[in-house]
Amino acid sequence: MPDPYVSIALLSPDEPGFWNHVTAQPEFLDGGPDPLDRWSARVVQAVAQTLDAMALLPFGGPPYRPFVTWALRSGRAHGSPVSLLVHDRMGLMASWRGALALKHPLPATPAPAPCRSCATQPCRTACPVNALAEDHYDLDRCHGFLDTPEGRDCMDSGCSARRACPASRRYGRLVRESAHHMRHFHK
Ligand code: B12
Ligand code: SF4
Ligand code: SF4
Repeated sequence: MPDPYVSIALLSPDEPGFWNHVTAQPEFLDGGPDPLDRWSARVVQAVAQTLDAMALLPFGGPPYRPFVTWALRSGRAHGSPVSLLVHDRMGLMASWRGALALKHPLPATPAPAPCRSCATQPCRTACPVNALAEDHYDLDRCHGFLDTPEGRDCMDSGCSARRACPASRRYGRLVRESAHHMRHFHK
């Protein structure tokens, strides 16, 4: 981290309510491309200015900022049985809209992975084509399935494996938001 910054605060959607808020913002109404990224850039930069911080954004690469590494270091996100990060509050719906590099230290607030108390681990069997494993994401298999009529459920409601996680379910992300992300992921 460049001097004089000493800590990083990661910023995620606060659910429920995020999608209704963000889709009423100018970036979603002007008909331009990538409204969510443009909204994130505007808002994270504005907050950074207020706090004398540096705005860091997860998109715009390659190269990309190492959000996965930062999320793991926060102690709130963890590796999961399906390779995606799992977060104590967001579950497998974990995502970050940006981060702030700060000039003062910030205490970490670690929380154990929800997997520890997840007896049935439904994420392991939820993908209809077994595209996800602990150390591997078979992208070709996933995209191939998303092109079939059976893949419509993932396209319209979000990745079945991410949705199956009990922590994801408690988070309250709207299906409409997941569908938006899936359209970008599988163009
Ligand atoms: C490129 C990218 C992808 C590519 C991956 C290509 C590839 N094979 O690398 C593709 C297009 C496949 C992808 C897909 C998705 N992605 Co993506 N992606 C990214 C992105 C933009 C860059 C990743 C990167 O290269 N970083 C640079 C490297 C150097 O830094 P790093 O990530 O910290 O690297 C370290 C880790 O990867 C770690 N590492 C290595 N191996 C492993 C293994 C495990 C198990 C773990 C935990 C860590 C780990 O070691 C690296 C070095 O330190 C990140 C955002 C970001 N800036 O990080 C999002 C990001 C990782 N993606 C994210 C999301 C949400 C998705 C989607 C779910 C999108 C969607 N549909 O909503 C999909 C998955 C599809 C699905 N089933 O739903 C989230 C995290 C989600 C999560 N819970 O893990 C991120 C953080 C974006 C965000 N804004 O929040 N993504
Ligand atoms: S379903 Fe259970 S094991 Fe899988 S990521 Fe969620 S909490 Fe962890
Ligand atoms: S989007 Fe559907 S096909 Fe792709 S990994 Fe998730 S559950 Fe499997």
